[in-house]
Amino acid sequence: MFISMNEAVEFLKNCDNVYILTHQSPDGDCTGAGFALHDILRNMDKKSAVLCCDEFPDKFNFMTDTENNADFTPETFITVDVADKRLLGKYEEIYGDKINLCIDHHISNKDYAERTLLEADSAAACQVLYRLSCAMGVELSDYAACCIYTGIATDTGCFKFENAGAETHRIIAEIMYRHKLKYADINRKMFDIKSKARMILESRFINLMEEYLDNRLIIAPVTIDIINEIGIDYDEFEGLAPMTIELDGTEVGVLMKEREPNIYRCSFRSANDVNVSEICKILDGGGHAKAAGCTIEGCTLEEAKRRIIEAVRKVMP
Ligand SMILES: [Mn+2]
Repeated sequence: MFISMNEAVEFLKNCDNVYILTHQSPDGDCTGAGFALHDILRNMDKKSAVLCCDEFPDKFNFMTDTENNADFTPETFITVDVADKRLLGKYEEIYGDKINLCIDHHISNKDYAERTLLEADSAAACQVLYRLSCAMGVELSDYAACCIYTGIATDTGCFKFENAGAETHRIIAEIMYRHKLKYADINRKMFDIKSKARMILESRFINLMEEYLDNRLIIAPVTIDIINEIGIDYDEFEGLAPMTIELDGTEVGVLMKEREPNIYRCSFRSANDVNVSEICKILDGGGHAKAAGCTIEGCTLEEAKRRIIEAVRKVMP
């Protein structure tokens, strides 16, 4: 059931012993929202912990290096930035049907939780959480502000994407005005610093790009063989998908990452008006109009590509 901001405020005021769950392959937004909410709750003298089925990448240490003890009996389950309970990974089975509140900004949200606070026009789950903290009348700590900044910065590609509108800039200005925030440091950590393996993958990217549908579709498959050869970690793929739409003339770009043999995590990006959330819906995934994803499994790479091309053809004019 979708709820209003005020209903979410009431719920948060009255909850306790909270497990906050993020999505698998944690990004800056779900990590930021998870730890910011954790900080808000503990400052209200509530017990909480942030859980993710995958490990948080080291580059998020400045958010995750905090007291985070899940050693209590949870009564409340909250997801942040999780559009579909399947994105909880191995935690889906344990917690998937117990989620009391979902805080999200994905238009494709599956409404799997008891209550869902959905703001599909928000740039990030962290932006929804910021507005929620204002509605609750809580003063953010510098730490929580830093987490929220990071989530908004990463989900907007450092304030570059269309989702970074006036409201987003207004909120960021407010956060910068009120809090000590080393935003240049955060931006460098999130967007500029790369491992050597990541640089090698980027240098080889042009050879991975395959052109389809009159060069309007680019598919870049990164197989386990390549991943092993380069020695790149899965958490080093963030920010790589936009490279699939850098080539002039591309409408849709797809980064395929072979997570396990014949399990492909696919990240879709749209350069202009093609709605990739619609494409991913056909492939049993979801997301936003300009950035979406799905998992294709149980088939060969060639078959997976064929399914992608077919789905793109259905949506792209
Ligand atoms: Mn997000």
